Amino acid sequence: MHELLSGNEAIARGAYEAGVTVATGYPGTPSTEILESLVAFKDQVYCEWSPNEKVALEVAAGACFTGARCLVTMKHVGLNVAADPLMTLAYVGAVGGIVIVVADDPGMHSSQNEQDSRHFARFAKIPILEPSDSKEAKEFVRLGLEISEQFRTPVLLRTTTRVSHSRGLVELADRTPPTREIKFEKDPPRFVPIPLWGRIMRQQVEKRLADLRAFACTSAANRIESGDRDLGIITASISYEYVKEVWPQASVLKLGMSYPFPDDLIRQFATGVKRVLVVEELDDILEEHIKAMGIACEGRSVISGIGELSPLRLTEARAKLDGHAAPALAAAPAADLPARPPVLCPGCPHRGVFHALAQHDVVVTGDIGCYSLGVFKPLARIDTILCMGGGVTLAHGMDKAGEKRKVVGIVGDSTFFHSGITGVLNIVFNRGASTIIVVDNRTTAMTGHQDNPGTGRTLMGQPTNAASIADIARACGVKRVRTVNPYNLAETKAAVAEELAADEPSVIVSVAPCVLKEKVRPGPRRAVAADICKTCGLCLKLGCPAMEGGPKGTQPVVNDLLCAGCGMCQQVCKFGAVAAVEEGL
Ligand SMILES: Cc1ncc(C[n+]2csc(CCOP(=O)(O)OP(=O)(O)O)c2C)c(N)n1
Repeated sequence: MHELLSGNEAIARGAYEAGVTVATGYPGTPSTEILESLVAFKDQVYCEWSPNEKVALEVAAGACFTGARCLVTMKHVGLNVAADPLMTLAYVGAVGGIVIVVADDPGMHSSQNEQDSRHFARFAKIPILEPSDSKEAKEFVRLGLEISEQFRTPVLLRTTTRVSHSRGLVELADRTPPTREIKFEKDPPRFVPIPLWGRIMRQQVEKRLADLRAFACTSAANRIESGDRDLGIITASISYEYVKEVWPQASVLKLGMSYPFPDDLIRQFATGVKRVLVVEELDDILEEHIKAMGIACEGRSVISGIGELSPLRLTEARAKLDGHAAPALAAAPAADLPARPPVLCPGCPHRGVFHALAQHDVVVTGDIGCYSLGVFKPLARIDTILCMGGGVTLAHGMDKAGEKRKVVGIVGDSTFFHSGITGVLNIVFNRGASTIIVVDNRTTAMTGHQDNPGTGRTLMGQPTNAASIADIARACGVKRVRTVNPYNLAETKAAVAEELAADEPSVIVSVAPCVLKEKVRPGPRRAVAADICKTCGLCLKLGCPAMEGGPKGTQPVVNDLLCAGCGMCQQVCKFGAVAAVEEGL
């Protein structure tokens, strides 16, 4: 049977079919749907959202040590968080197969940076598989698990946004049930990398790499597609699909297993063609290596490493390579199209916190989540973003450096559990005075409403303990901890003002569920009475997409279809011009 699956769904299917019994991860676009699809098989596959990627990888490592086949999922920046266990797991190695899916985001569709996870394969000295489509995405999970068990190594499976989110035909197969008995076999020299044994493991890693290099040269994942000998293209991942479209006649070396570099195969391919072109998205990892092998090739000279590749960009590269002027392929977008930056949804509870902060001259160190959108005008209350958890720690750093203004850190609930807690602990430990606001919308909203340790429900749908952010803050030693309802602007403003004035650390937990998750309006829709409105523009400063209006002096109007009924506009109006609309009218 065939099914049209996205790359992420295909990976989930591959894990199910290949007998994975433990799957862990932390959400992050474009990887999130893998576990969300795999959980459909929860009777056979244990699935969990872990609090962060490091935890996810360590949980899977423990499971794999007992002989279980495991899958771990994360986005590219998540692998930075999981890098510590990864580097040493590469020494200790696998028992049951372990495949770590890392989803890169060239073009930064929904990420704070554009990093190339292939470096991690080389860095950790472990193999990496790069599917080009959904069919391979499924097959490479099984292949990765087999390689993992045969060579006792963790295996990276790297997708990119296009591979993760494009759909393709995939042939389904039955599940191969796991055959290993689940039992941890005690063997300290095998599992304990103290220097004595770690040095031996270090030697084994090099031997394994040589064995894997030989395997990569013969694996069906790496293949030569013979064509015109004038041009030979070495490529991997989604770039392969673009290459087939733009250079249908060329000879191609397609690398499904791109590290360890299959040197002999590369040499064999290069000697059979007149000119070698390397087509790779982001960094010139293959090109550098091929050049270091003494093989002349082109790549970066005609294709920039910034942003996502596309058939269009490669058509331009082709013209450059052939010495022609680049064809005018894309019509330039109309210059007068209005910019449409993303905005907080109508009714988003985060808006109340930004409104309260707008009353103060403070520095706000933001974090990653829906509340990042508070950076845009008219809210404009986020001054920095670095990485998950950075909202808390940057605040403390500014404070300790002597920043004159009060520094406020903002994190979401999922981010607090991911990597905010240690930052709060640090503020107390090191006698800081920052105010941290946790905008707790009872979900991991930005990535699509995943559960987290505070929501009281697991990925598999079981009820569980809902961790209390306020209790954790108190346990970290914060004396000033309070909870506010962000829809109540007076309450929120008073709490923010009091905590900013305090000379000691404080945590404000702003609690109200995400309106898109609950699908319940917090209150009745609102309307502006034109005869009362003074067109002062205060309501527009909330930046609510449902409040439509031009510059100061023009009459604002509530868009009925968008209004979520949070009532903040009514609270900010000084003239009583905004009122609830009776339903049914
Ligand atoms: C290390 C890392 N892992 C995952 C992500 C993807 N990601 C972006 S925001 C976010 C969580 C947002 O949830 P929360 O903090 O609760 O804020 P909300 O979006 O609900 O306002 C995640 C997981 C990331 N950017 N960095």
